[in-house]
Amino acid sequence: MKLSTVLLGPAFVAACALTACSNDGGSTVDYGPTPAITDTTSMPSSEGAVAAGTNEIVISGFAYTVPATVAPGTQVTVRNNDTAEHTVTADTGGAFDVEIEGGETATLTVPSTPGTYPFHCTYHPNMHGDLTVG
Ligand SMILES: [Cu+2]
Repeated sequence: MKLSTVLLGPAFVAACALTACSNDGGSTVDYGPTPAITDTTSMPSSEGAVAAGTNEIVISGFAYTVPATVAPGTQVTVRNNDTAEHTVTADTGGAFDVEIEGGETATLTVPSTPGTYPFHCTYHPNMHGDLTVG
């Protein structure tokens, strides 16, 4: 009994000291941001998903996310996360021209000749991307 009293004594004093430091009574508020750390942890994993994503072009927010390179002659999935309809249209040569409804996916056949193929959206000329085949 004496031992437990000795152990509890300093701990209680320490807790009071900490509470007294933030004497606004706002010590409970300090615990608020703690769950936000979980959100921060999830951010790198979403980046990893994009990097690890196989052959997939993603359209989101009127912008293209394109794999670093795609293999010649393969098929690439084009995922349109917008509600608006978009296309992936080669700027020149008609190498590819795929139309993707909002929220849908389509398949693009990669040209068999290695190179960098600039493309755009026919509906939104300000949307541009580069497909690197190699
Ligand atoms: Cu578009």
